[in-house]
Amino acid sequence: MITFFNDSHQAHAPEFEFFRGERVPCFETPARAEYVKSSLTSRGHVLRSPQMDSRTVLARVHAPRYLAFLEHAWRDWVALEAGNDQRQPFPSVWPVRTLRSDVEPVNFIARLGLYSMDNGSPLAAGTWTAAKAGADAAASAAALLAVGGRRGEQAVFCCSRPPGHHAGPDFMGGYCFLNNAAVAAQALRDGGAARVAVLDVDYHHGNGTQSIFYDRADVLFVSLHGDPLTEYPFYLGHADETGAGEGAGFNLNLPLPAGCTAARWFDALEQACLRIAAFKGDALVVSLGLDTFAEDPISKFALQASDFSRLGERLGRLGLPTVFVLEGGYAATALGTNAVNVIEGFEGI
Ligand code: OKP
Ligand code: ZN
Repeated sequence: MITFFNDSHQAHAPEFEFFRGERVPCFETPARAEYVKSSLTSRGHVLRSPQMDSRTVLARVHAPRYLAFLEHAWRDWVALEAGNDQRQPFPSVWPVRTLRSDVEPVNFIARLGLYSMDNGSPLAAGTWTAAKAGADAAASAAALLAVGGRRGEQAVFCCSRPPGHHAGPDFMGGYCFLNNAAVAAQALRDGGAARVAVLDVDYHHGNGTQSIFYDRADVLFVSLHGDPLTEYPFYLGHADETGAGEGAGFNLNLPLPAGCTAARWFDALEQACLRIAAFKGDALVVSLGLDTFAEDPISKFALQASDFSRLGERLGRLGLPTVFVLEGGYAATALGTNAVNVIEGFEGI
């Protein structure tokens, strides 16, 4: 399968995140993508650099003021005080209910809070560069697919980081800055696909993707994930979120209890696939989180390496032109094998 990979992912390498009140090494590391790259290469898959500029499509899924903030966030942080280039900024205040989010403050940390859903999205010098390359990959992948009467690929994989599915219209969250899955879906729409399905199989609910498309009937969002009553992102991902306005009926959440068996997970996958088949879309975008792996250090599902082959096979049977975008997965040394298993399962190898 053609894979988009860009070395500039390495420019996003923050040192710390917060966990139980302490600074701990980041779980979302450059090594993750490098493990996937080496497994893909050793299995003979072709790696390409993204060639398209995603700026136009980015402006269709994210708010201009958020994009402007993110692009210049590190520069603004460093300009604030000598030594900041050696420090990581974290938000400490957020505009929750009753507070105003329409006025952008001048204070940097206040702006960072305005554009964040948590303190779990560490910024680094190259965050924009890396995230933008991921969005470019998503747009480039969409352009290669056989949709809208065009000849092209049946599937393309974007081996990108940081992930994207928690990033909403105007905020970062959960290691995510630009929503690559949303970029792929919107680019497919703009490229001639009348209807696009997004399937999110990451352990964590893709709140950002859901929100971006919640009131739209042209993009179906389906997600299986840890129940937000106990699992991140906590405040979205319940079964009663079914879409709004024209989008009513075009959002399907399948929350599962933390600790559930792989068998239960595959039952939910079957439900997801039946909904996607009934939607009769022209293309599929898969938010491919691999943190459903039994050994994942921050998640609580029980998939084994061979289960990722089964996942790929089931997705292949949908028969849709498909863009895969890498999301989570923190058992880094197993990430390559698990990603390749999905891809080769899909291709029937
Ligand atoms: C991103 B993706 C653990 C904190 C957990 C939130 C998890 C973000 C997951 N120290 N932070 O969906 O894999
Ligand atoms: Zn995740």
